[in-house]
Amino acid sequence: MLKRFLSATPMAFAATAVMAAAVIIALAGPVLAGMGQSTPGQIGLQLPATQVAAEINKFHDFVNIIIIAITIFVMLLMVYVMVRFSEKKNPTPSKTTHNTSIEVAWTVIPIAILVMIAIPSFKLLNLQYAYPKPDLTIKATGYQWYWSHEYPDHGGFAVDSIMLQDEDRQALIKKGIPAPRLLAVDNEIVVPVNKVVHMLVTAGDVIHNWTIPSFGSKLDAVPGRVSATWFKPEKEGIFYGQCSELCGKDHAFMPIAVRVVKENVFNDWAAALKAKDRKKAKEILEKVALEQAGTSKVAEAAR
Ligand SMILES: [Cu+2]
Repeated sequence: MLKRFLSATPMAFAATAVMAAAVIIALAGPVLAGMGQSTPGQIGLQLPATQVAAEINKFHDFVNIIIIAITIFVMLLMVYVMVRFSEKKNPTPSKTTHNTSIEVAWTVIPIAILVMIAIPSFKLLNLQYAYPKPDLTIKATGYQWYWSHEYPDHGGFAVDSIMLQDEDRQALIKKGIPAPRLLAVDNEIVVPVNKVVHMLVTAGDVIHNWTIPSFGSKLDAVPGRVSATWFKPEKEGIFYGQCSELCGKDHAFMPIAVRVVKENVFNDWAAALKAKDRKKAKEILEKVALEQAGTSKVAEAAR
C-alpha cells in the first residue's frame, strides 16, 4: 500500500499543483498590471518597460509557480493523509520508521528546486550589474521631501521634482494631461527612448530610495554615498515611482516621474534648460504629455 501511495499519488498531486499554479499566474499576472503606475485591483507587478524589468517579471512568475505548486502539493498531501490514514480507516498503523528512497527524494528534490531558482536569479543579478556604456547620466538626490535631478553631461542643469497639489493637478487634467494623485510632479525627469541611462543616486539629509517599478530600478539613496543603477527604457510614456525608504513625515509625498520621449524632443528640452529657458522646456513637455495621453487613450480604446 505504502509503495503504491508513494509512486502514484504524489506524482498526480504534483502535476495538478503545477497546472493550477500556471493557470493562476497566467490569468492574474498581466491582465491586472499597469504600465508606469499601479492600477486598481492590480495583482501582478507593473508592466515592464526595460529588459531588466521584463526579466524581473519573468523570474517573479517563475518563482510564484513553484511556490503555489509546493503549497498546493503539501496541502493535498496533508488532506490525503488525514483522510486515508485516519484511525477509523487505518486502525493498525504501519511501524515503518525509515524508507531510503523517500528520504533521498525529499533531500534531492528540494536541492534541485533551489538550483532551478538559483540559475535564473544569478543571471538576473548579472544583468542588473552589467552597466552598459551610458548614453546619458543623471544624478538623483533625495531630500526631505522631494527629488532633485542633475544632468551633468548636458551642462549640469538640475530639475527639482515636487509633488503636485490637487489644484495644480486639476489644471493639468483640464488641459487633457493625466496627473495621477500622489504621483504627478511639477518637473518631470526626461530621458530619450532606447538609450542607456546611468542613474547616480544619493541623498542630502536622510536615507531615501529612488525607484521606478516599470524600469526594474530600486536603489537606496544614502547621504554621503553615491550608488548607481542603469536602465534603458524601450517604451515612450510616463513612468512613476515613489520614495521607497521611510524617510519622515512626507515620505509618501515625494514621487518620481520619468517621461520617456523621442531623442529629438529630449535634445530640445535639454537645450532649453541649458539656456535657462524653463518656460520653453515646460511647453515642450506639455506638448509631449498631451500627445502621449492621446496615444494611450487610443491604445485603451483599441483594447
Ligand atoms: Cu524619501
